[in-house]
Amino acid sequence: MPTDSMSEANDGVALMSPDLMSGQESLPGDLCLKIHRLMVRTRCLEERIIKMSKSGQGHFWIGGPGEEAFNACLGLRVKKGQGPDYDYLHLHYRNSATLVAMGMPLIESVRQMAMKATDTHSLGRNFSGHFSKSAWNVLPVSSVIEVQYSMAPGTALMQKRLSDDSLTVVTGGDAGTAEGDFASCMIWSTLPDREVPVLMVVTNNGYGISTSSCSVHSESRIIDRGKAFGIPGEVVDGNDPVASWHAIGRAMNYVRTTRRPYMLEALVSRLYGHSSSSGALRVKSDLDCIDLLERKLLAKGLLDRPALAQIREEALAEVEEAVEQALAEPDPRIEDIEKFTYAPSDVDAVYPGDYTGLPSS
Ligand SMILES: Cc1ncc(C[n+]2csc(CCOP(=O)(O)OP(=O)(O)O)c2C)c(N)n1
Repeated sequence: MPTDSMSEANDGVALMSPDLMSGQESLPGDLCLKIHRLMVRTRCLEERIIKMSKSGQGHFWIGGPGEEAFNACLGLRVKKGQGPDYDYLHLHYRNSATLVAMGMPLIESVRQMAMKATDTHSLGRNFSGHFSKSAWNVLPVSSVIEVQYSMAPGTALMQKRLSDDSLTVVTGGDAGTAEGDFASCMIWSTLPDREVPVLMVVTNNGYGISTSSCSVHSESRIIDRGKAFGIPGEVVDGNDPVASWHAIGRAMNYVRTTRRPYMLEALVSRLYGHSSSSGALRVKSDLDCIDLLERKLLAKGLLDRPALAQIREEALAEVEEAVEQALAEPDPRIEDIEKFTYAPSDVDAVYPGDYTGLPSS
């Protein structure tokens, strides 16, 4: 039988919060409420920046509505910090809930969408969802799909040398696993006696832009490809935060302790299509992880309908304030256009300082 968790109410009175169940697994009610709020805040953020793409306040949108349950759990379970003692993240463009769960203020995403000079992830130069945060070991997201999988073993090799339990997380979609980079990741992370601590995550939404995965994948589970390399794996319902929380925990525990790779395939939804280029219209036929969780929270009495409405209202107000502030901030300056392509380096003779452009002949 599940046990109920003790929690501290605002006035300091201990309350019993019932656990949420999924099959045989359970999660404390308080944690589910925390995950739910992160999911709602992320969804409100994404829906608002979709509007920005349509109203001219931004341009191209791509993001993660439909992946909030899995990605919020991922963000909460990451060992967050800077340098080899902490986890490194080679993410893709649908990981907004991961960053929000790690503590990213929503305005950071809005600034990127609005292409403002204040955008700390790309100085107003990259698409939405293309995060980069050195303070949390979040490496720059690439629009060129899958390249992160061939970089991840290198990051993990460094971690194996310098740390006993930190790991590298790499994420990508199902279609991208057809690229050679995915195979490179499996090969380079399982060199005999030189295995490295990589958690290979595939968020499988069943599509690569407009191509359905069943028309291009003959295998039924992407993780089965890992078998040939001795990479164990698990498929998880990425719409279910309880299942996702535990699957991520098992996967991370394996990688942290064995210093070997593991593969996690999360089955997720794609609630606004591929991107603004495909219209970013709401797809009604896909399951919505927030609806599913809210039904469970209501049934358990963890929240009632007015409380749900209030959480959403607070999230909407937070995003609206962020949009108002970000739009008032400065645009990138024309005189900076050739700066900041490379990280400043004291030792790089070809690209010294913050040099940008090609070396003059
Ligand atoms: C190397 C490369 N090839 C093609 C593209 C165009 N492209 C952008 S997203 C995408 C589909 C990716 O699908 P999937 O890997 O399933 O991820 P999802 O977008 O569904 O999360 C493609 C083909 C690209 N950006 N980079």
